[in-house]
Amino acid sequence: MQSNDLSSRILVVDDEQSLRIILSQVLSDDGHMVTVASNGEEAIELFRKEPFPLVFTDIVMGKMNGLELLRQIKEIAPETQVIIITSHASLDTAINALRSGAYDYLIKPFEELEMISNVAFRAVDRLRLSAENARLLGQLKEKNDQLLTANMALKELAIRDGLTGLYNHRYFHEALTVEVLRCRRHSRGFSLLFIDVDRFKNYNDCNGHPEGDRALRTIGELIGKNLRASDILARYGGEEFIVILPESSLEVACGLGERIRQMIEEHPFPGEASQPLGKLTISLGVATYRDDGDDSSTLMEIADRRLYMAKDKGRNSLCSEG
Ligand code: GH3
Ligand code: MG
Ligand code: MG
Repeated sequence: MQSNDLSSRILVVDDEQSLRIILSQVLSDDGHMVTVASNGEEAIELFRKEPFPLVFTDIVMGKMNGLELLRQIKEIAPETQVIIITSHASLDTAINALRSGAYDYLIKPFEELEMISNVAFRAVDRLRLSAENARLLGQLKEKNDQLLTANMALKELAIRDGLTGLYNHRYFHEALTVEVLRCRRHSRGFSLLFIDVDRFKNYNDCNGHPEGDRALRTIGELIGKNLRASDILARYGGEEFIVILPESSLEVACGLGERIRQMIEEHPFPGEASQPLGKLTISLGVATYRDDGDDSSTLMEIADRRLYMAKDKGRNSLCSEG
């Protein structure tokens, strides 16, 4: 039964020298590293310095009895296994000790020394199993955390546009539905900005697709710089962006749209001189809940129609009526 991973550091506590000698002899022969103490006070001092995984303690001792020692040990190191040594006369106390968290008890005088060996090995095996359990639980928790993080990343990926990192078309439609419901329920308002890059096919043709991609990312960032945390900016598709502006009137939305239009007009994009207007620009259509409609599709149609009206006006402009 003896094996290396079933050996342990053991503290033996007894006020009778003969018992200390028997216990330490048997346990040392089994490969354990045994330390002895002749009373509870000495034992707790040793224990505080470096807790033992396994303790054998007599119950009836000088000032501090075995039950009190058990209590203090469990306070310092709850995982420590304590084996109580008792006489037939104080079996009740031994049962109390089991209730207070002792692992097992031995009755003295010992009939067979093998009982000492066996109880020690069982206790060490139990310690090994709980350590293994804790390790597996830790692993499980780590894997669970990794899964949660991966799931969150996946959820985020599902609502983001790969090129610009802005919300995607699908997320925008969900957000618009929620915003319409919120406004209906609480009689609030919001505006939409529908934005399209002017003559972007030409920009690609003259500067190459990768430069076009960079321009789209920059435009996304420039629009975002003008928004509040509660505004929702999405890439609607291709070179089109859309913004939900909660609590914003037509006037406010027009002011903001105009600021964004100017900012992009003034931003120096590489190779923009080849554009028909000599610079890279955007056009915008604005629609407002409830002035222009009280459902998503009507508002989208109106914003889209106004965007095309802005294009018709010569591009690099904003349209909020008609
Ligand atoms: P308009 O002023 O009328 O909007 O002209 P336009 O050229 O911008 O419009 P059109 O719809 O003819 O072309 C849109 C262009 O946007 C064509 C397409 O190659 C480009 N585009 C769409 N998505 C991307 C993209 O992800 N990256 C790049 N580089 N270009 C894109
Ligand atoms: Mg377009
Ligand atoms: Mg365009």
